[in-house]
Amino acid sequence: MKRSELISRFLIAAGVLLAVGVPLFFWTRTPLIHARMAESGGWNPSVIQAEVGKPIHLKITSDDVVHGFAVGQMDMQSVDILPGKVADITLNFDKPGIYTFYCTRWCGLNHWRMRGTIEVSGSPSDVEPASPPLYVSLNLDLDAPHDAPNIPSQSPSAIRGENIASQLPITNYLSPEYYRSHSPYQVFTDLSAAPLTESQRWDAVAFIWQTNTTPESLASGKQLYAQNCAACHGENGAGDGVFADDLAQAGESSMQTMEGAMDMMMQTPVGFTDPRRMLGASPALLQGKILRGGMGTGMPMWGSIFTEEQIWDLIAYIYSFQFEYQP
Ligand code: HEC
Ligand SMILES: [Cu+2]
Repeated sequence: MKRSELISRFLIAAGVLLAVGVPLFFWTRTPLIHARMAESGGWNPSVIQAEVGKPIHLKITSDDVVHGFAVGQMDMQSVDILPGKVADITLNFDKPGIYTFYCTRWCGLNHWRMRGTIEVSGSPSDVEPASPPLYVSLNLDLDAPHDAPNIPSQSPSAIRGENIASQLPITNYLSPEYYRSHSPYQVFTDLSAAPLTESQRWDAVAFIWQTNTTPESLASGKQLYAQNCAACHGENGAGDGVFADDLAQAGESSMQTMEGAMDMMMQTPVGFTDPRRMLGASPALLQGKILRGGMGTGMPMWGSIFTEEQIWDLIAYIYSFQFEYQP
């Protein structure tokens, strides 16, 4: 072999080493993030630093079962984190702030506690402060009982309600501001001046609720509900048939924890199908409960996970357990 050929081979080899080695070097400098069920410590590390405009590369692995990774209030697909595998995720932030990342797989009883934060620094640091949520400006007490004293004898129907509404000066009632700040029961009471039977009034309420949502919003709410709420509140809002899909996904290993979760839910029945409870709650009240969570129960807080729009979608969907929107 000629000397020049040797040199060129050497140069090629060095080039390959540089091309592979340099990124590898930088790549491995981001610490590997470990995911474990909340009981065993959750995310580690659970606080990550990032800067506006600088893509951050995360490598994440699971030490136990299948988890998922997503960042709240960000338009991203959740990424599965498999035991013994390393997932590569690149994130880019255009606004500073504290973001919440969370597990998206039903990995166990405390799945929703698997959360961490990404602290993103940089300009613009003067991001306009978010206006307070509606329940704050309306001064609502989230923990006060809110049962409706009167409930309809059959499911209120928006189809019937539309005919009724067309004969009424109902436009005042159709604005989003009115809808968000009133419970269905309050609207039912407000309509008592109209020459209508009680069930006609409830139908008009269903129509008012329907005009404040769209098929897209309901579809988005339905999807978010299935992923995040159904395991506790039940696929149909009543607590029945929960966990079935998640069990299949989560696999044998977490079966036991899932059954534990089931018991817990039996002790704290949560029914969106209960008309007393739901017809007595305004969208603003439900928004407050969803944002804040807690209530001394297992209800997680969702404020840092969903966008405001997603929360309104969820609320619109939750009411659909009360109203008939389709023939
Ligand atoms: C870990 C189980 C769990 C999950 C997951 C969960 N919730 Fe809850 N939720 C509860 C419990 C428990 C309550 C309290 C029920 C009660 O007060 O009887 C509750 C209460 C609520 C209430 C208040 C109802 C009322 O009239 O007072 C709303 C609204 C609600 N949840 C919405 C949601 C939404 C939306 C999601 C999904 C994004 C969700 N929840 C996920 C357990 C859960
Ligand atoms: Cu998990």
